[in-house]
Amino acid sequence: MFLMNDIVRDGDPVLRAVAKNVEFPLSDEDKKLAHDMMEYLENSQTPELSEKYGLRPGVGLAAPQVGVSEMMAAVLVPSNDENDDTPVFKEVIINPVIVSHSVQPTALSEGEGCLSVDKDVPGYVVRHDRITVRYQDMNGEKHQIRLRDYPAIVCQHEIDHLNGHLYYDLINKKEPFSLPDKNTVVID
Ligand code: SB7
Ligand code: NI
Repeated sequence: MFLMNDIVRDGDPVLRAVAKNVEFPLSDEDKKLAHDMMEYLENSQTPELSEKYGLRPGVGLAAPQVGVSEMMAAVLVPSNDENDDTPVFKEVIINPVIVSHSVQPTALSEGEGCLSVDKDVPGYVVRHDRITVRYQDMNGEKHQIRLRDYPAIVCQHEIDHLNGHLYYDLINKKEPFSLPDKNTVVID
């Protein structure tokens, strides 16, 4: 089980490296990694467990954040429907690539945070509003899916980790809350 102590913090070069492609079939180590990353997200989103273990809640976790420079990330976007707790998106994405994206930009009104960044860096993180992602699941099956809005933002944050990027790289240093494109969708 991963705890906050296992999360690599900003300054560690593994967060700035381009991760290695994952080969199939997955090794037992890679299977455990995938399982443990998703388990972290589940535990972190369960109030009793996040409190018990001192976990910062997260909707995504990329392998470099636990010190493994491989193209693998867990994503768990919880349901926003109180009558149905099926997650909006739950998947371990392996070797993900954004194959196309909208011109339309988006940003979260509250900005973003990161389990690997202890300081709070305010500002809009401008991303693509819609993306098409190609990835493999834990069985090596290939998928191509379209995501929009919040799930698309989370996947871009995770795929950025795999390529050595952190969310604050995308914040305008001089004017953190400026939106150069007036068509940007700002999500609450
Ligand atoms: C806000 C938070 C996240 C993604 C997009 C917007 C995930 C935060 C947790 N992580 O650090 C995952 O890399
Ligand atoms: Ni992050």
